Amino acid sequence: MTNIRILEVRSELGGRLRGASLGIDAIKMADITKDNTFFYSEEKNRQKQIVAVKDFNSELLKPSPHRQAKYIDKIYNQCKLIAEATEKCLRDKKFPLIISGDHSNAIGTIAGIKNFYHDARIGVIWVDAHADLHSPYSSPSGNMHGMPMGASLAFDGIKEYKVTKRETEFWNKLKYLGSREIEPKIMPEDVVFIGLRDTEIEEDELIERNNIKVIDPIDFRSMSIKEVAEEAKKHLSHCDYLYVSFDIDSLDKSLVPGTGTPVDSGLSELEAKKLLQLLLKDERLCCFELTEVNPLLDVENKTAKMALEIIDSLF
Ligand SMILES: [Mn+2]
Repeated sequence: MTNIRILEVRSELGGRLRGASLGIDAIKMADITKDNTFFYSEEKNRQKQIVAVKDFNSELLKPSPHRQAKYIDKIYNQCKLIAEATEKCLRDKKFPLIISGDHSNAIGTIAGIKNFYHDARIGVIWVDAHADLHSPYSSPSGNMHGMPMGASLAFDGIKEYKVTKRETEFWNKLKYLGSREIEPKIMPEDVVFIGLRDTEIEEDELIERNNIKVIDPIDFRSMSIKEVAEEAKKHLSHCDYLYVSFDIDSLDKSLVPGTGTPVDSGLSELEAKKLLQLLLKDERLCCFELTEVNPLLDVENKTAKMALEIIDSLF
């Protein structure tokens, strides 16, 4: 795949720990240190294809007044910009390869895809240790990187916490960002979770109640990678387009210390590469996102190097 445009999305407003905005630059440094062929390869003509999306990380200097959805007003503005950049990329007939700070940015990505293919069915393959199905009503922490799937599916979840009027207002705006009507961007049957292994009870209930497809590490070990990819694609056979959202924490904790919420029993490097290669072969694939690399938590840039290895094997 050469006709790609790399969208750099540095926002880390949704994370718990600081540093994910530096992920993209750490990956670039890993590339420079290695052979400098991924981002600036002449032959691949990529130097003209990198677009940085404006971010609002300076807002982090002030605490957010929104306890149940931290920085939700800024994240809404951020997601609008990401949606515009993603949509423009598709309009320009370029494949969007998004490298983002924290996973809340994916609300914007999905909104952008939906803006462009508004009448189509968008399938989402969420490769992640986490389900990210929280909402301001259910989140114990209020960190929005745990909410992008909740927002995209327009799930409010279990109403456990008291949410302010402003938080509700912005949450509703995010839920319907990219939709023409008051309707979810994606439907539960259009989602496959791969690598899921650290979920909360509220999320498990949503998965069960909505019958969402999950391929967890236990399934993973009893199937071949090829079967995992095939099962995911088969489950989404009714979808017109596919978006793969790859959280680096889907990999095993030992391989990726530089991420906000590492979890053990994750994918190996080889499993991740093979799986993504097979998923990316699907001609319906319209966008790929890599997220949650945090060099401030890393050991000698190990996680960024891993992320580079993976995207380099794909594009
Ligand atoms: Mn995630």
